[in-house]
Amino acid sequence: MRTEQPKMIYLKDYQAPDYLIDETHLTFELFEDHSLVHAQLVMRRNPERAAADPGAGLPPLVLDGQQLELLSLSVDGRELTPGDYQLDDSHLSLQPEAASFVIDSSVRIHPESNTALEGLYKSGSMFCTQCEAEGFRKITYYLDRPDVMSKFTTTLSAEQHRYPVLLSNGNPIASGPDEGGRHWVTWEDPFKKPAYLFALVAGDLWCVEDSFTTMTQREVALRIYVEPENIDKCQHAMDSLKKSMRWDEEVYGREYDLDIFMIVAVNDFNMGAMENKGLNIFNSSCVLARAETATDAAHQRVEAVVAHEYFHNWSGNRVTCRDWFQLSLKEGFTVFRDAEFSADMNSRTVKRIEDVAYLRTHQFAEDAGPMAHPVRPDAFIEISNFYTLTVYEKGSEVVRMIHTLVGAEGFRQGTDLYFARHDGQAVTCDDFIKAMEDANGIDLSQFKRWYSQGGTPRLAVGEAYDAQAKTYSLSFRQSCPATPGQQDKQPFVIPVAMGLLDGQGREMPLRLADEAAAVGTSRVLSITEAEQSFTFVDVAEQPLPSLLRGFSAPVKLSFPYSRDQLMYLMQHDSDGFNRWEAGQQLSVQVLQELIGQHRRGETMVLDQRLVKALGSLLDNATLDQAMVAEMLSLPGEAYLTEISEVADVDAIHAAREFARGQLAEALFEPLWQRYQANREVSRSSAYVAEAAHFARRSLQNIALSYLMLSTRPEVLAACLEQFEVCDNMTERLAALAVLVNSPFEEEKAKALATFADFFKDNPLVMDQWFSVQAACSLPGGLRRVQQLMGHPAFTLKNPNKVRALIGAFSGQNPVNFHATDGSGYRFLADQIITLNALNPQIAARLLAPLTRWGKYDAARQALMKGELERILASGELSSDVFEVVSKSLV
Ligand code: B3K
Ligand code: ZN
Repeated sequence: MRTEQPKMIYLKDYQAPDYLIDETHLTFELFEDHSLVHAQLVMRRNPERAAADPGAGLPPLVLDGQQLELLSLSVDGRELTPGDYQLDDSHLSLQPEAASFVIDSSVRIHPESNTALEGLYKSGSMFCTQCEAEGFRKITYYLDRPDVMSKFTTTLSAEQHRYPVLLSNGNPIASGPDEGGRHWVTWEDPFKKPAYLFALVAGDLWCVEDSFTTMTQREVALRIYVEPENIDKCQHAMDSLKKSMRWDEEVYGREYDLDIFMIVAVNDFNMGAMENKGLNIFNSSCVLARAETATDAAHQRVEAVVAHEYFHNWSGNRVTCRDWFQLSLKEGFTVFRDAEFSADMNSRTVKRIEDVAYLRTHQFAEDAGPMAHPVRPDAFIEISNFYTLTVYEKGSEVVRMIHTLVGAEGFRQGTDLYFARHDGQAVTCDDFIKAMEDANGIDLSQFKRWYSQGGTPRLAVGEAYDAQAKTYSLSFRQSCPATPGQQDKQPFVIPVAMGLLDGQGREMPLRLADEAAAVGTSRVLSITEAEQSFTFVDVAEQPLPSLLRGFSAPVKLSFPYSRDQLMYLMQHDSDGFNRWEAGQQLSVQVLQELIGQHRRGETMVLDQRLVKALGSLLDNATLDQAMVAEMLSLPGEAYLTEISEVADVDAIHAAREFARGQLAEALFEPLWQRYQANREVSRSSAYVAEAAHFARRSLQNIALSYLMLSTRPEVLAACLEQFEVCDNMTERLAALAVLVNSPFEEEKAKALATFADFFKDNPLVMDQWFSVQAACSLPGGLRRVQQLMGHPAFTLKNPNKVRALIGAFSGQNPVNFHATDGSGYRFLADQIITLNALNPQIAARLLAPLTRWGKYDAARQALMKGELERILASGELSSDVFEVVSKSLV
């Protein structure tokens, strides 16, 4: 908890550390009611700082430390007494007498009562750690900043019977028995690392073991540690790990560097996973997957997160961040790497569609709200609040744009140079850009505005065709709305991948006015000015432009397409992403028309062109089924909210449901045929976690969700049959979700009960069970959620449960959450106030829906702000919650 006014920390104040820590020797004695941490730090004056101020004496040494009970402290073997040092809530300061010295400290900590899940804590019966960003200071006194890199040895001592497995970073070098039924193990990590990559685990764990032969023929032992009951759910993660290791060698030339790589699954974890050197700790939801208990989406998430954390070994660990403002240096880059990996392993276009839909719904909303910040923020109160969609997802888009601008080969040369130049260093986003510039002989100084300016740029495009001169011009006008602390924005570099279609749906050759010959049929225009046009010559007929192919820049592009033109693009665009995008834009236009009708109290009438467009997709058996499923998914309510000036929650819901109902009726036959055909394949073959099978099931399940809107008995029977007779969670959960949202009360209640009874001992499956109910848009949502909070499987202490129930209700159930009486807001605020004391990081994350008050009508705005005020006044707030609430109320 905060005891003083939280302080803003600024990038401009960065200074290199006064002292360095060459070696860190840790000993942990783990007990049930406390733990002891002994740290020996081999330290010296930072020569860089000494050289900068040669006349000055030795500055004081200020170590970070929070919630530590200091038991003893010595310097170079001399025991210090309280007069020799100063202690406050978060620091220990002393005056060194020599430029090199060794500090020994012992502290007592309480992992057994650590509910914040940061530092050393217990998840169930096991001990584990989460140190990024600033958790190590809750373990021992230290220079807890990423530019202090040290070699670690770690000795763990614990009761043998309860904790037979004792793990830390690097390689095990010694072990033995201790008195009183205890034992110890010493680990040594040969690589220098910042404290945020430190980890330890102690528990009664089983492991699945495999090995990997690296490109230089070294054998690496691979181990996934889980609680015994989960040992049968590790194979998919292991396969994903081996694929990731191979891919990083092939695509980036990066080889793994230790003899052992370990993953440990824990149930209580604030985020998805953590890339600690050689010892990744994972939320069990991102490791455990098998057909019966994990959906296709969960399988794909496991594959992506395993890859993401593994890739950090180079992009994050070998080359790390100088300070936390540079977080996107490792996160944006690593998200880009994992997205490309997933694209290579599965369907590239589908992966891109999913990522862009997510970015536009959630990151664009963040960028338009009170917490908006640049990819490289320049100030923060609590760094935990900056593990955001902007730093991760938009950061990845920024790296993708560099890839687009320099091409795959140039990009690889840039990363080779970056890794060679900075191996073992803590660096900045500028260093990454510099490597790209030097490897490619280009100037990215204007491009760097993507790191320093927040907000989502708008790009308005106009066209002009001159039939006589056979020229076609595209004019671009870019602008970017103000964001907190940033009024005026300079123009960005916006790469626009594009093509032109002729009347036969063919790609036209692209020759710009100053070029001697056409350069292909798809190319990238680089927009660098506020207003800019490009003129193509030899354009035989009026073309239809296909713009921002593959979503080549994270902007809001507008072009005045007619609905007929969008249908044309849906059919003919050679870019799969843009075919989907055309369908989305068509749906948005149609839905916005319905929203308007609903708001005016008119009868809603669906534009039949949407029916025709989606119907022709269903009729075409040659199309990728995953693409058809994506195209059938109408833009979500959250996205429709994001693109509204003022969102009318009820009209959006009513319009979208009306459109779904009309589509279900008009397309009943083709949907039913597709459903039955796909279901038949699912029924008669065993589950396979591969792209073609994901595709088949996704079309099957979206078809089912439409069909059930008909409430026909044969569909209900099919749904129940799918629910009962299937070998996998993808089909079972989809059927359950459809039932939960249906009017069949009896069947619904029975299915929910059967499911809960069968899976009551599997917490991850129960999370799904909570989520489908929390997201159900039928009336009475809050009451259902409140009842579920009392279910024996629910606890506020487990972040997955909080996300599954409270997060799903406030984020995926707009009509219920935004009830006009404010009951949804009040409920959320109550939970945040409780969680503020238990787990500040989770509390702060849950605030997101309330921070978006600017999108709603005056009455809702007042209610939402009222709840934010109530949280602010509720007592002592964590810095996490304080920062989000106070910024949201400005
Ligand atoms: N680097 C971790 C994030 C930890 C955040 C802690 N507040 C996970 C990841 O991005 O790989
Ligand atoms: Zn990461």
